Amino acid sequence: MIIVHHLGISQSDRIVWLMEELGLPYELKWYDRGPDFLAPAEYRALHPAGTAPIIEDGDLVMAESTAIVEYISQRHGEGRLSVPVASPDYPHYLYWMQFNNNLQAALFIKRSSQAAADPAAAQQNPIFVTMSRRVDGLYVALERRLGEAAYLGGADFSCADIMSAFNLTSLAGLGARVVDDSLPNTKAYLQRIVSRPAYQKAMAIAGPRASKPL
Ligand SMILES: N[C@@H](CCC(=O)N[C@@H](CS)C(=O)NCC(=O)O)C(=O)O
Repeated sequence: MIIVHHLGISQSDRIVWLMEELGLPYELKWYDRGPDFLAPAEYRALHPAGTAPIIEDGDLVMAESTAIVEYISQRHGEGRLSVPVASPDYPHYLYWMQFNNNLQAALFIKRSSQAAADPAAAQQNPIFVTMSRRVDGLYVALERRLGEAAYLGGADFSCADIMSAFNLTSLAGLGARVVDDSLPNTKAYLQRIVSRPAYQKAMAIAGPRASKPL
């Protein structure tokens, strides 16, 4: 049975909602936020991302609510509450499935810039604390994944790789963590990615060092 690890006052309530909508059985494990309003250590130990929601389904431990919702709908709900690929609404569905993260990012940026006005206080600011924890945890998740599979989606290259490569290449040039020897699996993966002929062609056409065609 799916275990829903729910953090109080958090967007993991959407997974409880989904399970109720689909009428699927689940076990609810409840965690209270700490005095800093962040997830407690017990919750963060569940998955390197450390963010709510997290579910368990047998051996699988999964974070990121957009992925969790689609997984539960497709794997356990016979596609109910998803929009099929053939539907004219499919592109809208895809866009609106991602929309929530954009709104959350906008709030985090707003709160961070408010906190940055007082650098000493910022160190105690829950948004600052969680953001640095998250970034570290996300690289742990990436490194772990690339130790168990050649590509993010599995043994074969997929759209999941297309989605993440920019964050590991171009964003590093803009201040994100550089993929170096501290991330050996990710470094080897990136070599596989950048040696793909289609990647090299695409970067020549549209990469950071390309320019607008005349
Ligand atoms: N994009 C993630 C965002 C998850 C997220 O930010 N969750 C918040 C709860 S609303 C959280 O984990 N906060 C506690 C913390 O950062 O320690 C998702 O949709 O799963």
